[in-house]
Amino acid sequence: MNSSERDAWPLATLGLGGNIGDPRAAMADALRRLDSRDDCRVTEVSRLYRTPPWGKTDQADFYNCCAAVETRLEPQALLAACLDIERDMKRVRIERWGPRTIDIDILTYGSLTIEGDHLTIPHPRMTQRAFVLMPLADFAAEMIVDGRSVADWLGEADGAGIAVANENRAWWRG
Ligand code: A4P
Ligand code: MG
Repeated sequence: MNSSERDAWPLATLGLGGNIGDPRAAMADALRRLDSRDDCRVTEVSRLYRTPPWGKTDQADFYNCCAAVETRLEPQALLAACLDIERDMKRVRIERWGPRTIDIDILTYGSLTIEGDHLTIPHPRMTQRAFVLMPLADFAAEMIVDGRSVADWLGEADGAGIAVANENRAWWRG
């Protein structure tokens, strides 16, 4: 493959989160696994955030981050790769260290809109969730999602209680 073909890979954004076990280590592991694939390159990772639980509120705080991935996987194949990583990490960790969960959502894929049974892009709840928008704005504040910029959506979202847990955007390497 020559360099111009590599440069043409579409850019997807991902949202990662977890609140059981060591979510920071789980998210770092997931990002390194994606980056190690021939067909994916992690090009941006947000700061690491600690976020109050959204939705079901009687549970532990979450850790969340977002990432940008250049990939030659089609959207369905990228989802399958993310779900494989989730399953693999849960399986390994349940055997060795007890329960630990990680959730990986595809937020955007280029400027594609997809409404399928198993994949909806842009992620349907992302424009309401400060725990997604705040990390995403670290590297994609001007990206347009559902007609408005990430920064615009973030301005309307309730970010109360969200804190930066690690300022260093290289927190996942290592
Ligand atoms: N699926 C469809 N579209 C997508 C997409 N764009 N990306 C399908 C990923 N998956 C997508 O996923 C179930 C199925 O959704 C997948 O197998 C795939 O076929 P899921 O993650 O179990 O559930 P969900 O429907 O994607 O829900 P979502 O929006 O991820 O929310 P959850 O998992 O219900 O909420 N609070 C804080 N502060 N931080 C968090 O990270 N997370 C949750 C989890 C709740 N509260 C939180 C956080
Ligand atoms: Mg999900």
